[in-house]
Amino acid sequence: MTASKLSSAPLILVLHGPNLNLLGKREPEIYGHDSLADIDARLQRLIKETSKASLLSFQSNSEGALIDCIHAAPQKGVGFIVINPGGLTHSSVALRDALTGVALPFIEVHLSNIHAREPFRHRSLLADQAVGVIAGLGARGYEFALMWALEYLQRRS
Ligand code: CA2
Repeated sequence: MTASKLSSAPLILVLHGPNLNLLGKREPEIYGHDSLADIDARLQRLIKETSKASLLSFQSNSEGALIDCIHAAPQKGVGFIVINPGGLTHSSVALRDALTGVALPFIEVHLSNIHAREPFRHRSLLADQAVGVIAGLGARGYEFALMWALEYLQRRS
C-alpha cells in the first residue's frame, strides 16, 4: 500500500443530472416525496455513520457542468462516482465519454424503473460502462449505491 493511500480517506462523488432539482415538488408518484436536499443529507449521514470516507455532491441542469465536474474528479481525489444522469442517460454520448475518459468506477442510479416506462427510457448510453445499475428503488437506490461504493473502495485499498 502506498503512503498516499494510507493518508487519504476515500472520496465519493454523487452527481445528479438535469431536472433532479425538481424532486419533491412535482411528479411524486414517479420520483417520490424526497427533495434532492433530503437525499443528499441522508447520504451524508450514512457515510459519516458507517465510514471514514467523505461525500461530494453536485447537481446541474447543464451537461457541460456535469462533464466539467467529472473531469475535475480525479484531481480532487474522487475514487468512485454515483450518478443519476437524469434524461442524459438516454442521449448523452458526451457524458459517457467523460465517465470512460476519467476511468473512475461508477454506479448509475435511477429513482424510477426506467425499464417499466416509455421505450425511449429503456436504453442507457452509460450502463455498459458502469460497475452496476440500480433502478426503481426510489431514493433508497442512492443509499445502496453508496454502501456498495464504500465496499468497493475498501476492497481495493
Ligand atoms: O428515474 C430516474 O431517476 C430518472 O433518471 C429521472 C429522469 C428521467 O429522465 C430518467 O428517464 C429517469 C428525470 C428527472 C426529472 O425529475 C423530475 C422530478 C420531479 C419533477 C419533474 C422531474
